[in-house]
Amino acid sequence: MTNDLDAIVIGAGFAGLYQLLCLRDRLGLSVQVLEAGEGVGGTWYWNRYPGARCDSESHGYCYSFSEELQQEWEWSERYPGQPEIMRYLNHVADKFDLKRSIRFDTRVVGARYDEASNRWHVRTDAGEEFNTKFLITAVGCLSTANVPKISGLDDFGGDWYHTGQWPHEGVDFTGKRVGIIGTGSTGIQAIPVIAQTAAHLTVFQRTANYSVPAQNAPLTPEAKRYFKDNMAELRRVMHSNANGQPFMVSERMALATPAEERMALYEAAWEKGGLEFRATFQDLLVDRAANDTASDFIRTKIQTIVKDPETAALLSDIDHPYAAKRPPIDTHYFETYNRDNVTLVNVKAAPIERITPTGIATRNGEYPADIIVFATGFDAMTGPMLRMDIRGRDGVSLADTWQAGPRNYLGLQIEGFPNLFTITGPGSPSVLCNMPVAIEQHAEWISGCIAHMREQGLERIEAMPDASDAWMEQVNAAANATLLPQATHSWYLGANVPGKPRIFMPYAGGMARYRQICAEIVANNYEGFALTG
Ligand code: N01
Repeated sequence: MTNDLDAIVIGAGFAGLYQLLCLRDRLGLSVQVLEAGEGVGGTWYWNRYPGARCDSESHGYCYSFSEELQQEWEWSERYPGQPEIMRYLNHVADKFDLKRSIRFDTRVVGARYDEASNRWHVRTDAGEEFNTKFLITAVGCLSTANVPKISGLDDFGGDWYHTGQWPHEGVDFTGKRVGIIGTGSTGIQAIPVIAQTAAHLTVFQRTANYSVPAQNAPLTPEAKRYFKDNMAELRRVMHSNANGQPFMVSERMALATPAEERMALYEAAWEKGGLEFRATFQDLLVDRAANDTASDFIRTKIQTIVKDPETAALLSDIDHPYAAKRPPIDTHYFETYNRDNVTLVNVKAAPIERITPTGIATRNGEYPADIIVFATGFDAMTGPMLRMDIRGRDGVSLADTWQAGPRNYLGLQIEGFPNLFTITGPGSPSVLCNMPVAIEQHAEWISGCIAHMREQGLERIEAMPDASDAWMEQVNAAANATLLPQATHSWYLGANVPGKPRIFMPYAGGMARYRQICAEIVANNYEGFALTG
């Protein structure tokens, strides 16, 4: 293997694998993928917590670039579980012979751009150095675990785990008193599963959350056949809508729909389950009054399911519009609070003060625990980029460049960092879209751009300042046209990490619109980018 390459891709998840295939097999470039884990999978390699499952449906949560792959792979359930996604990604990597270009167990710690040679010098944790013309980060949006700094953790006498760094051998909760902090999508998936074996599970809830039943089930032979036979149409739908999912958002307006009919539609969407609930009406994410109709429906459901009135009140006391934070879906989440071995603790009223050697202490007292699970999320989107020491022209660091928050052009390129591309970074639809759809568009755009440069004899591409400013205005305007910024403590805004700048990070204008903008920019000869020979 040579350390002198055309392209280095950081990360071997969905994004890194496909980017490798595009650049190595379609363009014939010399490419090396550097991956911190010991296998492919990215997010799914690390997130092995109990109940880990994708919230997008399996027939949409996969690559669409190969008809053969789509026809031969068979998902077993409506939503793929973490082990099945790992099997899928390993199958893809083996089928396309990708692993020979991936260096596992290799964490990139820094990258420096050298203007004179127009090369990136990439350093690994083992002290090895690679150099490359193009550097592509495929580091994921949710790969930097956020373990809150709570005093006393070092002296905790039991074991503790973050869900995003889960041990490969699993954790046995049998007979243990478990404390779990966090009720985001991850906590909501893990809580019902942990409760099944733990002696007692104490859930520490700071912000109550909406959740809709996933209604997961094994796929019937008819469903499997249907998805295979209709793959082209499903792909067309996923590529033509805002969220990259294999369903369209209804054109009905919540407030224009008579109350009785509206309730019937919500009831049907609840029974059907999944993220499609938020597609019941067109105006749910843009009109607070419309959103209230969905929020009230879910609150009433929670109060009906949860038998203890005090617990039901705590779970349904939700302070943000439905889906303004990433909406979780679940399997028996609210029902779990009816178990005798589960207790809900309100840490908004009485915050966690410290971890003791034997448990978790809030202002109201101590809760004993043998195991603590942190389902406390991630330093999202910028965290995975900033934990590497990336330096562009004149040695300027990305950390300094993004001190006031991420700034880039199309979420693809950063001024001052030539030939560096970021897959599904801030400023792109990424986490607001079904990820494989967002990833495929980015990987194809980047390889199209590199192919263009090679054809034209161009050596360097860099985002221009005016284009970056204009794009950031578009990102802000798109967010402000929705209710999303109203969830003021969401990770979309960076608000979950103390000291992080509060900027709405993903592009909320929709995947279809974004795809069109990217295509128009190419058609206009890469408008907004400086391309030089
Ligand atoms: O993380 P989160 P997550 N004391 O940040 C709480 C994706 N995902 O891992 O809201 C007490 O959403 C925090 O409370 P608050 C999905 O995109 C995808 O659950 O800040 N509590 C919150 O309850 C998702 O959005 C799938 O008040 C503290 C929780 O921890 C993203 O991952 C499946 C605390 C963190 O929630 C992240 O979800 C699962 C503290 N000091 C997840 N610090 C798929 O389907 C934090 N919290 C693909």
